[in-house]
Amino acid sequence: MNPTALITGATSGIGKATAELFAKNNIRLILCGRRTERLQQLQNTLSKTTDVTTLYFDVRDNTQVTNAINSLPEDFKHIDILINNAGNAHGLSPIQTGSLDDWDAMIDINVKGLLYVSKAIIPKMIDQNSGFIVNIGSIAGKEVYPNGNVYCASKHAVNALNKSMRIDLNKHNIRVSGIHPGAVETEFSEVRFKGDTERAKNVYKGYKALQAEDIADIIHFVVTRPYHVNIEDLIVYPTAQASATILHKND
Ligand code: NDP
Ligand code: 8X3
Repeated sequence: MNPTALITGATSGIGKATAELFAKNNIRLILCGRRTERLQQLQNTLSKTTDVTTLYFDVRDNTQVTNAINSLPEDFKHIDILINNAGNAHGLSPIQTGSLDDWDAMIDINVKGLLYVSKAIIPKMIDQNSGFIVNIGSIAGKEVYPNGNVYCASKHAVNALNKSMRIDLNKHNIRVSGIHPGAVETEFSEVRFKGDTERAKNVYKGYKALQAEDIADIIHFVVTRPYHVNIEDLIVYPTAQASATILHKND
C-alpha cells in the first residue's frame, strides 16, 4: 500500500499545500483541522487522486485528539508520516501588555497540541518499528524578535521537542525532522492580527514572501529521502529576508 500521512492544520496554508502535493504523489491522507466545510471540500477534491479521510478536532483538547485518532478506519490506522503543522500566532505585543488569552492559545496549540497529537501516534509508530515525524517550527524558534515573546517561546519549544523526539525515537527507526520557515504568505498574519486584513497583507508587501507551496515542496523532499537519510533541521527564508528582523522591502 502507498504510505499514509496525517497532516494537522490541513484546512489552509502550509498544511493544505502539503496535502495537495502529497496527493499528487500518491500519498494517502488523513486531513485534520477544525473547519469542517474546508476539510470536506479538500477531501472531495483530493480523493480523486488518492485515498483520503478526515478528522475534526481541536489540538488543544487531548480527549478530542485521542478519540479522533482512535476512530480512524482500519485501513488508515497505519500512519507512516505525521506532519505536526497546526499552529499560529495570536497578537504581537510587548511582554508587559500581552494578553493572557493569546498566551494560552499559543502555548496550548503550538506546544501542548503538538504533544497531544504526537502522544496519540508515536506508540503506533513504535509498534510498527517505523515512522516519520515532521515538526513545523519557525525561525521564531531559532531567534527572538521584538514583541514575538510567547510565540517565539512556543516555537523554541517545538525546536527542543523536535530534537528530543529524534533522540528518544532513534532506536525505534522513527525519523524526525524540523522545518523552520521565515515569512510564508498564508492566513498566519490574519490570525495573528485577529482578522485585520490590511495589517496582515502589509506583512507580505514589497517583497516576494515564501508561498505555502514552497514549504510543501520542502516537506515532500524531506519525507522522500532514502530510508537511511534523516534531515534533522532545516531553516528556510524568502530571499528578501535575512533574519526575523532584517527584511529587504522595495517600497
Ligand atoms: P494558517 O493560519 O494558514 O494555517 C494554520 C492551520 O492550523 C489551519 O489549518 C488551522 O486549521 C490549524 N489550527 C490552528 N489552530 C488549531 C487548533 N486549535 N486545532 C486544530 N487545528 C488548528 O497558517 P500557516 O499555514 O502559515 O501555519 C502552519 C504552521 O506553520 C504553523 O505551525 C505556523 O506557526 C508555522 N509557520 C508559519 C509561518 C508563516 O509565516 N506563515 C512561518 C513559520 C512557521 P483550523 O482553523 O481549521 O483548525
Ligand atoms: C512565522 C514567522 O517571523 O512571523 O513563524 O515569526 S514569524
